[in-house]
Amino acid sequence: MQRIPEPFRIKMVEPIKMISAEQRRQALERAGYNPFLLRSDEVFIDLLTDSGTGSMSDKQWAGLMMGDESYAGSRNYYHLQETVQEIFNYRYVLPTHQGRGAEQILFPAIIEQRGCQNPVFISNYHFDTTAAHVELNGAQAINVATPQAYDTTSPYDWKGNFDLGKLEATITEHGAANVAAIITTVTCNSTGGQPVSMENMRAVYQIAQRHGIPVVIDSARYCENAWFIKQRESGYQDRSVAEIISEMYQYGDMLTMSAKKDPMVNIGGLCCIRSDEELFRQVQVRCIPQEGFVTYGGLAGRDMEALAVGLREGMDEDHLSYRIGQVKYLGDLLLEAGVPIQYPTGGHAVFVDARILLAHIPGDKFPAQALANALYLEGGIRGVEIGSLLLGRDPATGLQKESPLELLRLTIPRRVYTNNHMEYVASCLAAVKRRAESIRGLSFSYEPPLLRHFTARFHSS
Ligand code: PM9
Repeated sequence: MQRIPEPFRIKMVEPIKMISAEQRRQALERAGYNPFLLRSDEVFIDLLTDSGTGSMSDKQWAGLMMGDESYAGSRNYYHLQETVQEIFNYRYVLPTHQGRGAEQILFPAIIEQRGCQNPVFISNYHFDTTAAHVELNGAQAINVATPQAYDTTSPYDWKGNFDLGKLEATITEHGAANVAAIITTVTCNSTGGQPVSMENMRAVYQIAQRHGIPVVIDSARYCENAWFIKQRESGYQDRSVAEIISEMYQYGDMLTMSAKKDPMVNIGGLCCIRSDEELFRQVQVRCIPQEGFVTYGGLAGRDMEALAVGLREGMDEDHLSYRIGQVKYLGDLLLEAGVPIQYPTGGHAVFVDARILLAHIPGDKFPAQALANALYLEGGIRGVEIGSLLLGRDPATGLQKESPLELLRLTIPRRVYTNNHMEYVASCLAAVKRRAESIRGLSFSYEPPLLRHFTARFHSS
């Protein structure tokens, strides 16, 4: 079968440059062996994140020129509101500066409304900022992903799913009145950009309704999740991505969104509520001092316009086929080179299993961080650790939480790199694999109390 190439032409380019091996060594030492602390011009191919790093389209750039920068009632807000209402059928729409902005105004309002004594949030897997906002509000973040997610070597189509038995058991253990909300993360970033099936989303919502618990859909990658449902779930092949998204959002009461991912804006987020007007009022009250007035919420009018356009562009099926195809292309190259990865490959990234590749480094010496450093030294490529370092310590005991996975995430920005870049990345990782045994673990020189992977510093251990 003929492979369909990229569904776009490139109209503007940004030069990138490789610095020498000695300069990379010095840069990494200066960064405390934490790639987050590198300067971007010290990086050749930047696979740190797909967040805010995508290329906007000509239509999105045109949208920037249509910005209405009125403090209140910007027409771009109304365009954004209509777009959200059409796609998701959620009535109440607040723009936020990014995903965590939505988390910080929504979570305390939910806890307050539900009057939880010992609040917990249960998710397939909380992203780290999501868990941080749960914990900052005095609640506990509990993950109940399907056990198949933790075995990178056996294929399973729905490694983003909830373990429904565990979900029920966790509700019983804490009492439904203490469960502030269930958070369905689509796709599930921390288990490998893995999709949640429609069947699972539906079942989670039924359980939640039975217990009177609201469901928040963490929506950073709603289009990619819908694409996987279309490809893999029986009964959805002939449904459009738009129809699938519309059904997915029936299985939630609110959504938070980092719009920097699937909608391909450089900055932006959303906090939306399906129908609970009272909760919306509470969230609005928090939005004004923390994010900004309710019709801009931390965004310029022009940014809201680019977002309204991007929300639809992310759903384009030719785009999704190319996008997820490119991630799979890198995954397949790595598998051919014998590099262990979370399989099948996810939506936005390839996740290399550092626990297998660097089996000699224990979790508390951060094997995936060591692998990230080795890849940077090898080829100027920046990836990110998704493992013990990201997971952090238990706030109650201060002990390192036990991470079920030690992954190096190679995150592919949307519409930015070509398949030649992917081939280069695969060849560098194959070279790292050949000298895997010489790679050493890491210990902290500086450990921040929260969200430590962003600013921690290390030395070789
Ligand atoms: N995710 C990511 O790289 C960006 C921050 S870490 C480099 O994957 C989910 C599922 C996310 C997410 C961010 C957020 C927070 C919430 N949920 O970064 O605040 O993947 O827009 O979103 C990052 P913001």
